[in-house]
Amino acid sequence: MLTRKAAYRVAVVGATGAVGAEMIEVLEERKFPVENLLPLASVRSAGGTVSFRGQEIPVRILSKDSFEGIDIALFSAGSDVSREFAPLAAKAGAVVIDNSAAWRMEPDVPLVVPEVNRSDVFSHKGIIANPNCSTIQMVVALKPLHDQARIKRIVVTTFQSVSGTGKEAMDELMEETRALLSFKEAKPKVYPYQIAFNCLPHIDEFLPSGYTKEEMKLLNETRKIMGDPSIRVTATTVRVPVYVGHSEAINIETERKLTANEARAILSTAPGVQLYDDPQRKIYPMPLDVAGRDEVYVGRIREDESIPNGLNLWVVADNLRKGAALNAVQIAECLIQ
Ligand code: NAP
Ligand code: 3JN
Repeated sequence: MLTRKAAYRVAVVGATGAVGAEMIEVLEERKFPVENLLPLASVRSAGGTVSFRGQEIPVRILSKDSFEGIDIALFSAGSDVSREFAPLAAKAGAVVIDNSAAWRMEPDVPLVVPEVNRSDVFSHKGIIANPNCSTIQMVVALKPLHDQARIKRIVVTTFQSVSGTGKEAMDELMEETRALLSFKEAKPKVYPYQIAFNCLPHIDEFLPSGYTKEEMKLLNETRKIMGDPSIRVTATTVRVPVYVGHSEAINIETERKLTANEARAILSTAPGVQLYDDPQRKIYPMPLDVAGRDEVYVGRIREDESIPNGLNLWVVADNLRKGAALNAVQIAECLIQ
């Protein structure tokens, strides 16, 4: 358990990565009470620094002893690192907020999106999991509708930006675009195929069922966060050549009928949601506009005319902020409030 203090010693594991760098920025922006920041990464980052509150802070190499005296440890260095080091951090007395898939489905580990299941934070036993970015933006938009009309089934297709894969993938999109515009060949390394000017219906590994692990995260995590194992979810996840911002085309079937206007009214006051829906004026959310913003943007709300109680929605959020760093810092804020 976290003792209340004026300021906290915070470690960021994966501080040099796409998500870790965003975490440090969000901590500073939201004036999180940080007494000391400890940026941790691999030997590849030895000698490097990160900027925090106008200071250059040396990056330390992650080791078993990194967590002595740490109050809160934000992890975003992948599942293997989290599996090995999160229990050590918790044992040393830190509360871990983990961004990887390593602990999300463990029954003893709360999986939290503060707008949806804030109170779950307080049942932690040292580790709290941050959901997958695609799940976070979907549940922020759908929980208010579920509370009013009970969602029975969700059909979702995602359009996920390359920043979801990390720094190297962002560089790959830039290098491929540059090469192709100079009539040279694209040489994919991070992705199995060229991502520039293309779409890959493949995120994370394929399972024997034909689904990917990313698609199954949307199913399992949604049920756990919404606290309703009866919700049926089916997903197709697609990587698109966008730098920042994941988009989702979502179809829901509800027990009680919701008109498009009712859904708009509910979402116009929902926490963390920005309704952006006026197609006659060409108003709908797009990743270019939503990158850098905190809210989950919802537009294109329409009644699904193929079933009695169905709705279609288009949901866009900044995957590095609400999808990862911001959600993690909001969990930390719940802990200290
Ligand atoms: P990234 O840009 O590739 O950064 C990876 C970070 O992890 C770097 O700081 C790297 O340090 C560090 N790292 C890697 N191996 C390490 C090790 N053995 N010991 C210590 N540090 C190590 O990746 P990213 O996009 O930030 O994502 C990082 C992780 O966050 C992902 O693997 C995933 O688990 C999680 N994530 C979650 C979501 C979500 O949906 N909530 C979204 C994206 C990512 P060096 O720079 O020294 O190599
Ligand atoms: O691809 C995306 O848009 C989100 C990526 C998330 C991710 C990337 C690598 C490893 C995860 C995750 O959070 O589920 C993981 C992982 O921890 O398994």
